[in-house]
Amino acid sequence: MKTPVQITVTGAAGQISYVLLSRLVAGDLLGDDQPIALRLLEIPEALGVVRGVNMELIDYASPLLEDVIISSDPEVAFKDADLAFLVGARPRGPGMERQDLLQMNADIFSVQGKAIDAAAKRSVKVLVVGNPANTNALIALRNAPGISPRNFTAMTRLDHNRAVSQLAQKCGRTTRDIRQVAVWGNHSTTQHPDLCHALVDGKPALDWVGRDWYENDFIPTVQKRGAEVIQARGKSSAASAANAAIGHMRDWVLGTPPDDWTSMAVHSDGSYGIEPGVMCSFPVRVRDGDYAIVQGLEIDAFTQERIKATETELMIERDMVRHLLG
Ligand code: NAX
Repeated sequence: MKTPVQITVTGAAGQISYVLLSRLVAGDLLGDDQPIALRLLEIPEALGVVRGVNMELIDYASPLLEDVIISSDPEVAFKDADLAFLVGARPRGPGMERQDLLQMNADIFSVQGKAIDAAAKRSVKVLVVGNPANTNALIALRNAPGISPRNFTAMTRLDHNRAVSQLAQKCGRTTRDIRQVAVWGNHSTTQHPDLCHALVDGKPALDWVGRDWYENDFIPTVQKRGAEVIQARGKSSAASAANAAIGHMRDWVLGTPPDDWTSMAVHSDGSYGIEPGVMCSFPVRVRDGDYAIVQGLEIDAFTQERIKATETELMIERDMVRHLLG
């Protein structure tokens, strides 16, 4: 029997975690022969709900679930973590400015970064989902100096998946026929979903869809998809977000397909002229549990301008929380 993989999930009483946890006990992350142990973090007021969620996890009777620990203490929740999904965050309340949201979440993620540093395995892989995800990830990693910045990522996989699906639908194909879509920048409306290198059935995507649809329909649709879901559902994306988190982490652990890449927000090394140190979404390939930013892509003037805009937003967010960056 394999040793259980220790998985921490924060915000365990929330709507994304509800789906994420059910996918984890079903073996959707690492396969149906890999046992897991869960450590669930919540604020004290929500621990009762987490106990209810745990009853449901027990009622799955999953042969993979070895253990569940529930806590509101980050050091308990991150103890010996191999993988950590940082989903919990404070939502934007009425009348709250973006600056307030950044600040409130900055405090949460600096505490959690310190707890990861103190308690998690040095090899832990941390995926930040809670918004503003890129900047929260930056704060967490800067508060965990004992762990490589390469072990921290933020989620733009939902944006990537949205882009793949929009393209497939437009071309009357399935997502199986799509390769090499890229999302650049921040998980926000400034993100840049890029089709310049994408392939549909092995042929350039822009030859299928044309520049006008790409620039004036596709890009704003992907950028605003989250708001569209909220308007229709009355709640933000949950199942698709959990699915994206599983896809992100699975690719990070098991690798991207040989003929494709994915999008992840990672610690910028200056590739493509992007400010070093911000958590920026890039196209990445993963081998042996380690990602590499895809190099050598030709970037046209339109793409350059869009990447610049989202990079600028990341730098503004970073400057707003500079005092917490360790
Ligand atoms: P919910 O409000 O349903 O759940 C969030 C949970 O986090 C709550 O139960 C809350 O008590 C908990 N929480 C708050 N502070 C905490 C702390 N200090 N420690 C532990 N838990 C804490 O939100 P949900 O819909 O699940 O979304 C979670 C986060 O994902 C939000 O920030 C949301 O904006 C973000 N999203 C990010 C996406 C991405 O692509 N990166 C897409 C989906 C989603 O919008």
